[in-house]
Amino acid sequence: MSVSVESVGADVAEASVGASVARLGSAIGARVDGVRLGGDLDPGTVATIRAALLANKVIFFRGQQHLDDAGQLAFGELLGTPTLAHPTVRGRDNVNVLPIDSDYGKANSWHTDVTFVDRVPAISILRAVHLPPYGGDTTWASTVAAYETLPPSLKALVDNLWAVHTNAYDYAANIDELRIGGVDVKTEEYRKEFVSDLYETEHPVVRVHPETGERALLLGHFVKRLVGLSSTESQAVFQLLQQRVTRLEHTVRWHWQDGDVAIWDNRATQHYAVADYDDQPRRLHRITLAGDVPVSIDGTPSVVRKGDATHYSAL
Ligand SMILES: O=C(O)CCC(=O)C(=O)O
Ligand SMILES: [Fe+2]
Repeated sequence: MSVSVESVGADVAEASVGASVARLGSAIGARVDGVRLGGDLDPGTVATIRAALLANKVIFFRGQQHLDDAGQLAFGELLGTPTLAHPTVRGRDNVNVLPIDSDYGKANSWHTDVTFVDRVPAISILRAVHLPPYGGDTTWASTVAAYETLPPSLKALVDNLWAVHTNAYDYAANIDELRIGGVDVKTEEYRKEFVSDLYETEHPVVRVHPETGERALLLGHFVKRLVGLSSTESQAVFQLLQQRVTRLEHTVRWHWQDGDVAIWDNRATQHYAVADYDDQPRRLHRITLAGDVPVSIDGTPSVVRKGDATHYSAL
């Protein structure tokens, strides 16, 4: 498909009827105003939203209190094909909607969603349901900016590098989900469910975005090791590249308000949920839209090593 990314390049671009796109930074982030999200949006507005997403990697909408799960899903269907809630974690209320609930753990670790399968989701749509009175922001980083700002020597290093991603990654080392006094029972049950089926996929560290053609680093906390490197070397190179992803200039941080919706391009970003709200409840509902199998610069697709995710997401 071809969508003009340049058309939303201005600081504030008037788009189709009523919609306006205000950039929040040079690398990533924009707020879209004047849109009431739902399954009844006109094609022009949907095209504006898609172009704003591709150009800015994550976009935010305020004032969407009218949305419920059904409306969020109906809107999502205008942008793509919803996946199941998760490959292993069963949807609790609805098969397509994943509750992101602080009771079950906190995603305070940099990641791209569901990279342990071959068909990495293209887009995630997250809606605030219940917010704590303070804290609980989410931060996104552009993995395109990360690649683009690498010096030529490091581009040469990553252009042919591959990584093994798995859902059985080292939780304790990655996520600060321990409750005071030990692991919360619900969190532990959720973790067991998360790894109930084992997935492992080899992805190129540099993937070519199927819609924009941009090159992006594909890493995050599901990475187990880099192919052909020892675990010590894998750690060192992984840290070096993750630091480039999470440079503050490559990020945008969103302070949630009731009625907010965030949509991110999961092929061009990582994200991190800041766990600074103590034991207060926090809940958001997520829908993900099906994505392609990533391809490397030379066109080689990702390879499944373990697990079969065909039930989770259409191709
Ligand atoms: O809690 C958040 O803000 C984001 C959680 C997360 O990683 C996700 O929704 O994919
Ligand atoms: Fe996530």
